[in-house]
Amino acid sequence: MYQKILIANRGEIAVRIIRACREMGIETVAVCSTADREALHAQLADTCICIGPERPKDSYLNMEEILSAAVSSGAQAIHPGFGFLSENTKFARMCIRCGIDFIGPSPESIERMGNKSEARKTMIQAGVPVIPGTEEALTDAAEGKRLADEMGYPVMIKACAGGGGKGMRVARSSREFTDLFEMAQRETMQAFGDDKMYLEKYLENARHIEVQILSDKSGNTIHLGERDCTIQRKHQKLVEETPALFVDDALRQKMGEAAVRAAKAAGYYSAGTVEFLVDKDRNFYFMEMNTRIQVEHPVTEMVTGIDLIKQMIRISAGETLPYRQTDVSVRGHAIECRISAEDPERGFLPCAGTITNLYLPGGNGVRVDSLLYNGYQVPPYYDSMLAKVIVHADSREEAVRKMRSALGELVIEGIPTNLDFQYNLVSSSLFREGNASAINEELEKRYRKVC
Ligand code: MV4
Repeated sequence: MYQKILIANRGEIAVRIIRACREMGIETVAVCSTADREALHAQLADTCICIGPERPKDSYLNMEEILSAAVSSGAQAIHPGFGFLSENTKFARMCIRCGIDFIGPSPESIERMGNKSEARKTMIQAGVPVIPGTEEALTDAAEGKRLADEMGYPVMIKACAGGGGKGMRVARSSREFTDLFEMAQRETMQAFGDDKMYLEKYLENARHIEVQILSDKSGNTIHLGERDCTIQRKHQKLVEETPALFVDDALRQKMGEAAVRAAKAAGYYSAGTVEFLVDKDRNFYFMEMNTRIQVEHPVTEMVTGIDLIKQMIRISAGETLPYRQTDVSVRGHAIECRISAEDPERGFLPCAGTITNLYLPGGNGVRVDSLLYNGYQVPPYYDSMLAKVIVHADSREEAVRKMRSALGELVIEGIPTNLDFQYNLVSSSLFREGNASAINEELEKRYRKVC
């Protein structure tokens, strides 16, 4: 096992990884930007190395600085967390060349799943159902329009280099296709320096349901059930839960097996997530694979009792999975609410400032993963997520009540947050009924009013 790990991230996920390492008896090296010298992750780690100025480009995305911090501190492995360098094949390859383990899948797996239309092809070959759409990537709007006309509207325009909704547009008619295609393509070029697109049939009111998988380097692959992440605003998830309300045991098994096939087709090891869309008739379709640990991983940990971060570390060090599929069971229901420094009154505008008063909830079945402490100054340069409140109970109904109680206890003063908004959301009858599509529609409407 590793003696020392460098965490190439910040915020609550860096704190989460540091805690896992400490419990495993592994020394931790944090990295921080000049804006994060007083950040919780910088203070909790055994050592911290400042790797550059505030802007992510200059610090948390600065591969050379991070690698020299790892080499000089004697870290044997780097955990990238999520975002930043977590799905960067160049960085994963640089780690290997420096003799440092990248705690995640192989660069080849990241690459194969990173191109979303290539990933589709791989899944078709593996017998995983995909959303009906184009086989080959396209760059020409006129050709796209021809294929879309053939497919029939509405059509979803997606970016090969995208994922998570970046460079995505719904075309509802032939008339509006070309403008939307070119808009999405320009956005993709701006964001990723790539203009390849693909098309999918648009599935109305589908649910976003993803399956957690774990795979070791010896080819043992298991799934840990699903997460329903349908409640989203502008492709930012707001609330996630497991199990999904309308996934029964038979569907769970089918989706789990498909996710395992997907992982095997990608030659995958480490923790990963296979995203599916599920339509109203409970047909499921592969959307994309995320080759990293995800924000919402705690809900899976709560119901399975499996620590995903520790498993990632053990897998990376070459250990075989200590669980077979039959060892995995799901107990009760877990829900996560993301608490962000965003002002719901101003179209969820991200905010910075000092935390003047803080009280975190606790008690049976309540978990808070956060970067907060009293007096902390939230910098304006990074993701606005401050905390994740996760609850676990025997039933969904009890979990909803527990979340309402926990959010009611939580106090964050000094900056605007979406806390009241989340409290009202989990208190609503739409949420109790599991009507995520109606919630998303409400969110859209409200946002349009503000802007
Ligand atoms: C879709 C879709 C319907 N049809 N693709 C992709 C990224 C993720 N953030 C949402 N994604 C979707 N992709 C096709 N072909 C529906 C979604 C989707 C969604 C879209 C807009 C607003 C909320 C959503 C919630 C779940 C799924």
